[in-house]
Amino acid sequence: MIRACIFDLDGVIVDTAKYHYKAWKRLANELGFEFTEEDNERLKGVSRMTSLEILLEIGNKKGEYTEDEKLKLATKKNEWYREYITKMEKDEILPGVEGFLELLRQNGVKIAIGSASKNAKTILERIGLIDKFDAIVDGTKITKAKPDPQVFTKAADEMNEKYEDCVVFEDSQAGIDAALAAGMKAIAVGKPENLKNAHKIISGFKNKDFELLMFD
Ligand code: B16
Ligand code: MG
Repeated sequence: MIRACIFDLDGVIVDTAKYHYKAWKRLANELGFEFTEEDNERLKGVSRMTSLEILLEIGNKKGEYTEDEKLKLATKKNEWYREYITKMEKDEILPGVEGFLELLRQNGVKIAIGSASKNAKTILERIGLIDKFDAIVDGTKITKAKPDPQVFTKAADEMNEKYEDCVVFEDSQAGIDAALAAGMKAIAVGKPENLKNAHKIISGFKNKDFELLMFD
């Protein structure tokens, strides 16, 4: 029986991918190359430093920077990204999310955040959801990035729930793979062509009822 739900943040609770995209694009342009929205798909669910490696690969600039320089580039991107997220408002919560969280609460299902982002708490504070979760596991608490299951197993451990009793909601393939590796149920949020192997797939939380947590 499902006793807890673990939510990814970027792309599931809020659409911060557009802000990540603007900040990475600005960095790419400054380094002298283009970066498209399609390229940005490859960065979803991936850690900040791995995202930078992928970006440099796209610009054919892999191997041109020292570790120290790469850290400076990632920091610069993060400062631009934070300019956007520190202005976020409650109305940026994706449709249906708040109602669904409330439904889970009413039915005694625990809820957690399992995000790769080191900015997760800033975002949750801005959108007024910081006090709604039984556990928040973000990029500051983990040592292994998705598709490693650590972010989700830690969230389940903090809630004292068994992995097989948890469902993960994810918009990235790395995140779905991480949920499956943890022995949890995975519900993909997004388009079927981008997301494989999940137990279920939804386009969003609008009008979703408790039935969603029933698996054969
Ligand atoms: P930050 P999630 C992930 O968040 C994003 O999907 C990914 O694009 C980003 O690079 C990563 O967080 C790290 O974010 O630079 O803020 O630490 O989808 O796991 O909630
Ligand atoms: Mg995500």
